[in-house]
Amino acid sequence: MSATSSESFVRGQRLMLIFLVALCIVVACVLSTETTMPTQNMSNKERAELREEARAMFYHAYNAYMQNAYPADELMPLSCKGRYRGVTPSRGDMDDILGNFSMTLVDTLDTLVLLGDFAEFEHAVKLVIRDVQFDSDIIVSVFETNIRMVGGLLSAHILAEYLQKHADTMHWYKGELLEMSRELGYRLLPAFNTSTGIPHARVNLRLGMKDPMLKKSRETCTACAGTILLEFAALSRLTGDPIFEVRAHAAMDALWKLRHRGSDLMGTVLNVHSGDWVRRDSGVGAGIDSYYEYLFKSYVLLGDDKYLARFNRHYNAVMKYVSEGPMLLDVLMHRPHAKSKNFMDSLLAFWPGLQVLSGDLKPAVQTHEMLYQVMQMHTFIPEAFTVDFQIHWGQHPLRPEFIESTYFLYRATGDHHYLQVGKKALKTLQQYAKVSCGYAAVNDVRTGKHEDRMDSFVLSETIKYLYLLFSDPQDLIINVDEFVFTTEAHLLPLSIAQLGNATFSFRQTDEHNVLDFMRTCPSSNKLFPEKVRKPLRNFITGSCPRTTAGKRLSALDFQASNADHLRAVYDMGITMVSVGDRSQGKAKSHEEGEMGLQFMQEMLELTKMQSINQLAQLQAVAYATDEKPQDWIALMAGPSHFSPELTGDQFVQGDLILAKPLRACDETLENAEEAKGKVLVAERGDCTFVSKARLAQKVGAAALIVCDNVPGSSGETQPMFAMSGDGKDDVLIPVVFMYSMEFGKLSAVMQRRKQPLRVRVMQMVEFKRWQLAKEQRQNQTASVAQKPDKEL
Ligand code: DMJ
Repeated sequence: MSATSSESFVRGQRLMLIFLVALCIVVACVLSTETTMPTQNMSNKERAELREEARAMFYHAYNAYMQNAYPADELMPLSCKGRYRGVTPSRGDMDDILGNFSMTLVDTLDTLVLLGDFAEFEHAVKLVIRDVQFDSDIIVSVFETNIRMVGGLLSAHILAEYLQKHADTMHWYKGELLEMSRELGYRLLPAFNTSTGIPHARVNLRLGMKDPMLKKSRETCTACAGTILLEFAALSRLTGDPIFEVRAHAAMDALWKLRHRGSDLMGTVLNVHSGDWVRRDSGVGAGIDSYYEYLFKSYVLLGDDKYLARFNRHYNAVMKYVSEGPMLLDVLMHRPHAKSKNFMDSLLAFWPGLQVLSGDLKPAVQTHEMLYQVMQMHTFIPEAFTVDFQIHWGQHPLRPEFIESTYFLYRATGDHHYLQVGKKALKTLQQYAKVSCGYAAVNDVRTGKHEDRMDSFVLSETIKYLYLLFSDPQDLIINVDEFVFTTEAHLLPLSIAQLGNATFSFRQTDEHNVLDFMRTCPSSNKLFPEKVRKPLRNFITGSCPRTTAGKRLSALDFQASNADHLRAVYDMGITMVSVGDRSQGKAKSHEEGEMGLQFMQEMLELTKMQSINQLAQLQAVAYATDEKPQDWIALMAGPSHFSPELTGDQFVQGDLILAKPLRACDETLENAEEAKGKVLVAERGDCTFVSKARLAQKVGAAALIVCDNVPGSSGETQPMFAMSGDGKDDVLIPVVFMYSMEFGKLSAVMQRRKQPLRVRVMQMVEFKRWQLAKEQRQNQTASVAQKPDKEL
């Protein structure tokens, strides 16, 4: 066995091993514990029937497309005709998916092989070779064109050659699909000519980046730039032209450098030229999802350890900051303890599937269970849902992610629960999405109203994963364990790594912190899914109605002024004691009593956490007086949610200047020129904190202090808070808040002086540390000075 083939063999084994280990562990757990199995087992007969139903679903959609839409990119299932770019009324940016290149057919080719329909596959390949061309003056999304078109052509090419070898068919095929994918790859390459190497989001298929419409192109999403490598590496390995793989590696390297060095998290939108983050929200769903997926799968496909190390670093960060029980909530990459959204999006449903592949089963089971409850609550998983599982955005375009995760969980655990979940998903599609001409997206899950849209991923992913879920390995023509599924569920064989162009492996030691999360003891792998799911069974409001008719009130949400909250707290057995009322709280029921205890515990935890967090976040405005220029004094200040936080030894220094007018709510300041480079002071009131900050930034101030407008207020007597913004991240100067008493001291010193007062804005903890070190130094000098000469 050659070095490369043995490497690939090892990787193939590695992937299979993940499944086998998971399966063995599950079997061991079943044998060693007395777990009850509430899930009804599915008979082989029923499973086979569901597999055939999935097949019928495929043909219902495929035939509707072929007969009414082909060669269009997509089927419009309500009008029963094709959607053509530039002909069908535009849907704006969404149409960047379409390139008038028969996308649905290309995206669907490999599913035909999985279904064993070689005749239709051969026919479809001939159509693609005959009809599809790319020389169009059309701007397309680089990401979508890569995952759907390049990926679709490549996997179809690989399977065509596979059938030639193993099914003695398609002998006329001479690699035409590979040539097409190479041509398309070249047409995408101009997008990679950026100073960072991170590709532009869009490119003109004919004109490259020379299209005047692309002149201002700057922003792209992390997933858009980070979901290229699998297809481009395959393209290079198969054609022998290294350019694609080189460009894709460079983009991945550039992205990696942009991670936040403190949190190891990534944002979702960035500038391809400067590498600056435009949106610093960090989660695992929209805008970032498949970047994480491609880090892990690049390791599996190409065997380059650096991708596993990078994945692990991000994974640990996600599990530390984003994951909250079964939920995954966006935080700010630079301030990871701050949640940035109060909703989750449906794209994150792929995450449990990725967790299964990486071997972290327990959280995968938990998140999947939460999503299943969301699905049962709203029929489909809505595009976005709030943290209390209400609908934030009710659309559902028949996405595959949840079914994809269901499939991987079933493969890893063999638990029939996942077959039942898949059955439910399948029947729901049949009941609520099937129309006479294919399957229609749901415009709003509350009304069930349809939309004239059937995305290509319905055939290439949603139905494919359903079919796979209900198939046994022996039902399939290929051994799927020898393939990696791309993010669009296209199949790339692990053997691809044998084909030259070995990846460039420049190891960075800091990337090699290995599978920490897999080493936890007891290993999270050793948990039978039902045990993990059980405590979550009533996780979501309404799935199991309670007397309190809702989710337990958490200490974090509690407001003493809210009558409903007070009632809920009373029902839990907690009495809010006021003078003259000493009656003891008694829980309504045992269950609510337990909830009460939990609530109180959370309150305690919260108080603890708040003091730790507050101390770390507390900012300081430091200054020295004329009388004692060496003795710096620090006054406490609060941070903001919308400006960079000063941590460690970071500080901003400048002369203090009062804004004119003091409220700083106008278009500009009367003393704008003077304020440049200074630490500006503006008074609270009349407009938002963030608009004052934007004005300060506009006039070139180095930092902004917002002083309170309530006389007598002080950080000594009331809790410090962080000023909130409007969700945008455009304020780049530090902004802090000072209560009136603290600011009064500063203002008094300022007025006493003839010269401007120089202040330093910094982290309070750092100021204290600096002060302590200074004192220690002084003490040391003093004790050295006192020592007798002979001891020196
Ligand atoms: C697919 O095109 C791919 O799975 C992509 O990575 C994200 N979303 C869609 C389906 O939802």
